[in-house]
Amino acid sequence: MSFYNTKIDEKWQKKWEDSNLYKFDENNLDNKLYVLEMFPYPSGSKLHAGHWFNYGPVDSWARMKRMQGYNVFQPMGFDAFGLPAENFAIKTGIHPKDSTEKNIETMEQQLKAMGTMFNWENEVVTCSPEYYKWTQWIFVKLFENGLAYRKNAPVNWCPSCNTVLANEQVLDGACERCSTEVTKKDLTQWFFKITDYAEQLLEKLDDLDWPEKTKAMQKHWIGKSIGSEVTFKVADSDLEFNVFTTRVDTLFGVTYVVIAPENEIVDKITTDEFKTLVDEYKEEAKKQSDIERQSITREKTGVFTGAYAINPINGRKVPIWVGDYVLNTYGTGCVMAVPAHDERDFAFATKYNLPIERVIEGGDSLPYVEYGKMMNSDEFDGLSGDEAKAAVVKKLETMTLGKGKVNYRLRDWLVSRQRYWGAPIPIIHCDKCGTVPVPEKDLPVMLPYDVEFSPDGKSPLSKSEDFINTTCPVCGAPAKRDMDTLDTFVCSSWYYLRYPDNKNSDKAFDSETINKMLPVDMYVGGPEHACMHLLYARFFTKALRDMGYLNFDEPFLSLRHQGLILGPDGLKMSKSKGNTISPDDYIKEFGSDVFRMYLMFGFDYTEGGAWSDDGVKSIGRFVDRIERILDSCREEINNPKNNKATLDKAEKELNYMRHHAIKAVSEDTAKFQFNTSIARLMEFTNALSKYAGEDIKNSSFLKETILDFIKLIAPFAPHFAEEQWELSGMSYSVFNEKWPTFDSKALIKDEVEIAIQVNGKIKAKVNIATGLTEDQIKEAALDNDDVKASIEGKEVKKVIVVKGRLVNIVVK
Ligand code: ANZ
Ligand code: ZN
Repeated sequence: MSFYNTKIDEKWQKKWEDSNLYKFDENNLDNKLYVLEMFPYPSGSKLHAGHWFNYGPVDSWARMKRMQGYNVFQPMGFDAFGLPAENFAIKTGIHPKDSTEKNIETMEQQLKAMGTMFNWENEVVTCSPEYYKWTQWIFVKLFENGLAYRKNAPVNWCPSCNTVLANEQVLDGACERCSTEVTKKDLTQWFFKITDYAEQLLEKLDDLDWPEKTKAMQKHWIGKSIGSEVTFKVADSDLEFNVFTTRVDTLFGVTYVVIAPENEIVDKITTDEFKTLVDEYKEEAKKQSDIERQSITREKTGVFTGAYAINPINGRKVPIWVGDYVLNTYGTGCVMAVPAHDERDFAFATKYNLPIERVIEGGDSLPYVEYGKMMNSDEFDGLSGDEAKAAVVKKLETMTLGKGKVNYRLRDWLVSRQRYWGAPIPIIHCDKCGTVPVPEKDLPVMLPYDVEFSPDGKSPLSKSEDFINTTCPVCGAPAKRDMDTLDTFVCSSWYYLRYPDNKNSDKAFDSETINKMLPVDMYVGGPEHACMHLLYARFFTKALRDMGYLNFDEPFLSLRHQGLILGPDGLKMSKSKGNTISPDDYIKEFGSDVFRMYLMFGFDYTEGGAWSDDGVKSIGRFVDRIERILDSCREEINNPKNNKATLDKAEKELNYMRHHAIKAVSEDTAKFQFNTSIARLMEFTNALSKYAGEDIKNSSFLKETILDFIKLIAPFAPHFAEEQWELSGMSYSVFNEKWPTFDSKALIKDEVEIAIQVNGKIKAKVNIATGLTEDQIKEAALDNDDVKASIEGKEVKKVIVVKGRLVNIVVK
């Protein structure tokens, strides 16, 4: 008898590696299946249960696909630049390069111990010069195509991480990594013009097989808003400004306008009398975050500028205020206020005693924010909704004082970081030639090793004279390199394009190869990347497509998110709470297949849940039980003695369970419903156990059934299944076998069990033939001895038959 343990894991991992079993067949792309899992940060805390939950079940899914005939490509690598590695280095005092390399080595070992099909020859490590050379090359291409630019802007600054953050890295006003409150700083930074793709990023979302919630989050983040831009002239001046409004049908109801305090027109229009007040207000506003300013519950504040604007539709003069509920980064930074029909404007007008004038019919009280017929609006009275808006815009267009306008909430992506551990920005600043990209032949711009990297707010690379000083590639004069590094999200925006062609030293990738290998067929990772990585990667794909390097629109056709594995206490695992689960200890004790199957059986894949040691143990017992059953049949399997052509009753039952399992496991696993798949395998095991306990009359049937069982469990317990396959005298490897298909005839039962109730209480359970008519079923039910006893002397009022399930006899 063999006992499943880590020795078996090692034995098969070695064999798989030696025989190169999972090698991807590059010459057979018709049935390729590109399975991608989000690659880990080598952060020093090693592989945790969350990694396992991402990679283990997906590998099982891919294994089934392989057995179903797909040529599976499942690469793995490391997202090795960035703050996690750098912060780890700062904490330990070990150089990020050294610690990262060491962590990668450890994690590779751990990943291998999972027994996955990863194509290690395609590994990608983003901090290696062979990789970041091409990250830099993509930067240069974006720059050459006007999609990378530099500008001075108020940016998010994390005082604790000492770096700027992208909008996507600010959560509720705090740094996504360390939760410190984010402040604003005016800095010259590099941006990628993702906003050029706002419409396309939105458009194609609907076609993707992604979780609806993720699509909705991206949609919201992109935030398309269809409205109009209207020009207001400043009274007694030749200045003018535009407002963005989604309710141009309320234009006659404008009683004042509000401008964001940091808008550049504010200083130009403010009259001397109000200058001090406005300046004070501007100072105050600087201290507020955008989140606070947008809060609906916060009291609206503002000050009058002393200036007036002219409403283009009716020539009315209205006061101009500044107020911080208007954001300078959205629309035009100026708002036409319609207090009768907008909540915020209503609150503001009430507070400052500004006029409130109704121009839309409907409702009994103000503000009335719905659509309705226009009123008090001259020739437009009676129009409503889209028709009303179109009419007003048409009139404004004839005066060239307004037009239709679409706005997006999406902002350009800020990619420069004042940190050390990242790809240097491949740009040279020359006094004469300006901003010059590093020519391709000079790439990569190597990240120097000897640099003081502890963060003090200044770019660490600026302190390295050797690095910073260079010559201009255009004019040869002394020049300086850009001193910032790229956000890690830049590295991870294209790694899936590198995997299939990871050794290419002439190009980032060969377009012909990549166009055949992509899009990725199945992408799996955490839902927290909805508005960052998943959006950035889509942008990169579209930009590279437009430059002619790719011929597809979307990188990831199907996407799934795994849930979160919580500590045994139901809380998020964290070292400080002492509730973390270390996979390595469990693997040592139970073997990796038990660990993997526990994760797949114990949780709904997309939900996750709390860890349970009892759950692991029960999967351990399940595996033991399978072994005992298969061992008890070993003789019969290897030297079949009894054979006959037909199946008797017990065999038919077992055969039913076998085909039922084949059908259910195939369907459920395809849908990432791993827990129910394993539940079906448990039922199949019960049926096997029952049968193996009886006199075996049909050895060849038993053998076939057991081989199907091993194939079915192979994706979930790959090492264990290989071992059992070998013990069954079969040739290597079970993963070269065809996935079993079910026989629908075996799923038609000759008999079904039905419950017989009397007045709703179950009195008996009987097996009846499946083909019976309703009358025959009634007859059989009334003929049952237990039923007879309980209805004796009573009058049968009604017999209700629910076919295949129950009969209810109503008596009085
Ligand atoms: C007048 C108006 C009347 C508005 C009305 C609404 C209702 P979304 O849908 O988010 O695009 N707005 C425009 N720019 C703004 C800014 N920079 N900061 C704060 N608010 C701004 O919202 C567009 C609406 O938000 C615009 O339509 C404008 O108010 C306001 F009965 O214009 B509305
Ligand atoms: Zn120059």
